[in-house]
Amino acid sequence: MSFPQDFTWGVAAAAYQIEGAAREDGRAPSIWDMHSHAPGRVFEGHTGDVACDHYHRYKEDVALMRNLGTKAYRLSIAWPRVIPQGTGKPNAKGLAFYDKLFDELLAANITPWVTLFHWDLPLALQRRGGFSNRDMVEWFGDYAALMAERYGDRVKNWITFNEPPCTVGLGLLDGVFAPGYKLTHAECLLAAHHLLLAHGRGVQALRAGIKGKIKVTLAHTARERIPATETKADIEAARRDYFASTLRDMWNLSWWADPIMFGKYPEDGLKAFGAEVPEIRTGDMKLISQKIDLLCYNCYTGNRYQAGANGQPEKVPHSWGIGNPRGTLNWLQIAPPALYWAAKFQTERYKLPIVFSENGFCNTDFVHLDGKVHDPQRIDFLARYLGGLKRAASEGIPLAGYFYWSVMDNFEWCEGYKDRFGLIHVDYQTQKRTPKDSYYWYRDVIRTNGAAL
Ligand code: PNW
Repeated sequence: MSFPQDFTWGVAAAAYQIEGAAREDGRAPSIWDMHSHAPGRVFEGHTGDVACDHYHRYKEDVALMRNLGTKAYRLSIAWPRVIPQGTGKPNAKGLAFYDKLFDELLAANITPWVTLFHWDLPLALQRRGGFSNRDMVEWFGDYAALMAERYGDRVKNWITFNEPPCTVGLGLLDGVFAPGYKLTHAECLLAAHHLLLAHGRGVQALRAGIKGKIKVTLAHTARERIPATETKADIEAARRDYFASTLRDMWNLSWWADPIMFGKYPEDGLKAFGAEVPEIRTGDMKLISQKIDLLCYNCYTGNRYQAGANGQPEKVPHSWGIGNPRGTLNWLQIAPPALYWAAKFQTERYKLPIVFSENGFCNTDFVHLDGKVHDPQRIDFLARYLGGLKRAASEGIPLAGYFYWSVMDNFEWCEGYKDRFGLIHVDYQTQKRTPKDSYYWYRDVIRTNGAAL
């Protein structure tokens, strides 16, 4: 058995990381404009002001995607571009940009997958408390309703939020990402609850506003747990650690996913966090657990686990073999079986097909030669990771799709433009795009529905 016939091969990006045009056509600032302009927050003071200038070059970018043969493109809408103050009056020029982009994509036979929130919260909403304010539920619901009304005729695949652990953990607890707050753990659990409620309201708004069949989900992320050996004991130890919900850094997958799938927070987390758990009002869990259509997951890295004394999960040092490429981001240590185990563990627990909405590799040690960009490390990375995905497909694990992060080099948040994830190289001085070797390699994978792997 290999990849399903209707398997979605895609590429991904997000608004603030590629669009630029930060002060054009009525776009208002987001928390990431504030954060990137604050001294010391982002590598060498880089900002998303210009980024890849995708706002003006989207036609060229879609043409490159068409040549890649990608079936789908995951993008995000910049909330501060379409509703500058977050609530109230929409911005006609901002709305028109995504009209043009969707039309261009559909004309190229590329299916848009749209994320409503990929971290660029309108600054005006942060001034009103952002995710700490329960009004977020209605702000987001109204935004989702407008997007459904405007684009629902052309967009059928929707992701409400990207990676809640980054928004709440990195943004509100650690203060590394925008808005750079250091709230208490209890305050973060409350913000997390509001985010989940907003997701539920968003799902309702999308379903109410769009005729016909749509797919709605939320893009989770976590660090994978990979069994040290494939004995039953190690597999169960890895699974147990993966779904434990007692970490205090907001990276518990089940804390985010169980409420959506099962309508309740995990027992172990409720017990461990005790009085820090926020008030859960009547109707809250029902709103959060609106039916979603598939699991959606950003998968990058992981660690190996074995069963220790009495089956307790134990982390073991990992080495995935000589010659493994190494990402230039500290947290991005290569773990090739990650896609396989993420797919297996999640589909077994939550019983829906899974789409990988991100997976990718960043490096700086590629080589320009004869007008080409040689990035054998990325090809090596892809071959190893997609091997895990292929194994999942061959075992009949329900897979809906895979999106490479990212279609092109872009603004890598706190790392600025230093770390490059793209299949397409961007020269930020001239905005010249050059497909890397990996672009052509991935093109063959797409064309053959994975048979080239
Ligand atoms: C994702 N981690 O972020 C984001 O969705 C993208 O916007 C980003 O460019 C990409 O991955 C690469 O960083 C993550 O610490 C940030 O495990 C951190 C982690 C995972 C994903």
